[in-house]
Order: sequence, then C-alpha cells, then structure tokens
Amino acid sequence: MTLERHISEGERIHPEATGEFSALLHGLSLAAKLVWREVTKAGLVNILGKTDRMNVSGDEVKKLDEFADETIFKAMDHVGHLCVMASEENEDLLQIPDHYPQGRYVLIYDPLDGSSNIDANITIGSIFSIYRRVSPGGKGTMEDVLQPGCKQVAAGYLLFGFSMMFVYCAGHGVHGFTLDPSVGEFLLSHESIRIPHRGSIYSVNEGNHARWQPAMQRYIHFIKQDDKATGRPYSLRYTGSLVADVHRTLLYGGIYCYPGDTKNPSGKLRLVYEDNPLAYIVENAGGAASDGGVRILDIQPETLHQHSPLFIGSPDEVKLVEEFLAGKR
Ligand code: FBP
Repeated sequence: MTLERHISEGERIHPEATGEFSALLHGLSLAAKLVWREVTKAGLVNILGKTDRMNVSGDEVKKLDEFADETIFKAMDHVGHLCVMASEENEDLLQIPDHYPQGRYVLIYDPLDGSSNIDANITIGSIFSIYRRVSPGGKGTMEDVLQPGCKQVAAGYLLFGFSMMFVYCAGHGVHGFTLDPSVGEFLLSHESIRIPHRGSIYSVNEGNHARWQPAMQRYIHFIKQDDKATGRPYSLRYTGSLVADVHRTLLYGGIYCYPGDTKNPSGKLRLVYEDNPLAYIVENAGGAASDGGVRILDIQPETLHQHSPLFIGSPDEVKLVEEFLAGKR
C-alpha cells in the first residue's frame, strides 16, 4: 500500500471530494523526499551549520532549516489548492505568488524540527498542518492561519531517522509510511496507530528543573519513585527533537512535556506549527494533549509564532500531570 494509493482511497470516503486535498498531500510527500535527499548527504555537502539569520523566535536558522523551508514552499506554491502558507522560519505569512492560482486550503509547517540536532546526525523531522480557508477569497489572511487546532482537516510529520517516515492523519486514523529508497515510494508500515493508554516513559528537558513551578517538580519527583505496582520509576528518554520524542511516545506510550518556566512562562514550543499538528495526530491515535490545563486543540491562537506549554501522550499520563499542575495531587 503506497502513500499515494492510501490518500486516493481515503478520498473515496468523501463523495464530495474534488481531488484537491489528495494533490496537497501528494505535493507534501514529494517535498519530503527532496528534503530527505539533502538530509542523507548532509555530512558530505555544505549544508551543515548555520546561516547568519535568526528566526522570529530568536533561534539560529540552520542551512538545512532554510533549505527545507524553501523546498516545501516551492513544492507547494503552484499546486493551485492553497490560498496561503506559514512557517516557523518566516515572520509573516507566505503568500502564493500572483502567477499561480489560489485554492481553498491553508498549509502551516515547521520545516525542520530538532534543529539543534542536525549537525550531530540525530533524528530530526518536519511538521505540517492543513486547514480550510475561512476568508472569503483571493489572497489568504492571518485569520486563515490563526484557527484553533480542532479545525485542522489534516496534519502530519516527516521523520528523518535511519529510515524516513511520513506519518499523517486526515480524520480517518493515524497512519505511518516508510520510504523504500529502492522504489522511491512511501509504503504503509504502521496502519491505524493507537497510543497505549498509559506508559512508563517520560520525555522532558530536566535541565530546566530549577525553573519549573513546584507542582511540576513534584510530578517529576513522583514518577521517579520506586513503586512496581504503578510502573514507577518511569524511564527518561529525551532526544531534543520534538518529532522523534512524540513519535516514540505514540508507539510506546508515556508522555512528552515542555512546561512553562521562570525563563519561558509559555515554554519553548510554538502552538500553531508544533503543538497543534502533533496534538491532532496524538488525539486521533487515542491520546491527549494540553497546555497543562486546556486542551491544545481548543486554544484560540492570537499570533502566528506564539508559544504554548505542551503535555502530550498517553491519556492517563496527561491526566496525571494535569492533576499535579492543578494541585489535586
Ligand atoms: P525547532 O528545532 O523547530 O526550533 O524545535 C524546537 C525543539 O528543538 C524541539 O524539537 C525540541 O523538543 C526542543 O526544541 C528542545 O528544546 P530544549 O533544547 O530547550 O530542550
């Protein structure tokens, strides 16, 4: 089962479908392969290291960030189904060039997640989110991009590890495809992924411990206690690449946390192109995602690059940390 066939068969569920949506996902799978080609030879060609640019969040823009950003934009700007795009690496909206047709959909993406790991050859990824436009017509607007995550019509991520994966959900389950380089096709390898209800793996940058609120410190202390009956102590796994940590959590269960702290009260991650698409995926796999209290997908974004704390993973684990943060434990 190739990704292309899976997308087309998924479309047949919608008699009103026009093929636009499939074309969008096809475009993304091509962009994925183009980025993967560059990632796999990163150590051999001059694409490691930094540009002299900082993005709107104050992160150094890596050469591969820039390459991935431009590659996804160029793969998608002419498909004729988008009215606007937005990405982590661009302060403002990415408008569709005038000489290309405008469409009904909105694409938002984090071109390369886990940038700090690029030069160390550790798994990185890309994240995408698709909405229907809400503005009447013509060029897309900020209103089209600042929709709550529950309005997504699809989301997914690309995983650049020792193999490359394309994981997506378009409302009918979460499915993972692995690239078979010998045929250049994504083949279904993980059908209808369901996250375990609970899990004894936690993923957080404990280096920020001193800056956390006491309730968060108590939660981490609790899961590190020795109690076989409740699966404690949990094991710590943290790669520094959100996509990789969430992918593992999706398959093995557990929880990924990026809490707010005294330095970053809203945490480090961005609501619109990191939290929302991953929350959509994890919820559709039976998991949960919140900012510690509010469901991520219910948060109304105010700005494109706003930050939000993220607690995502097995439903029982997200519920547990929320109880601590609410002072109920
Ligand atoms: P970008 O690489 O897209 O900026 O993403 C942010 C990120 O790198 C996540 O992938 C990761 O989980 C987190 O930041 C790591 O942050 P920290 O170094 O503070 O633990």
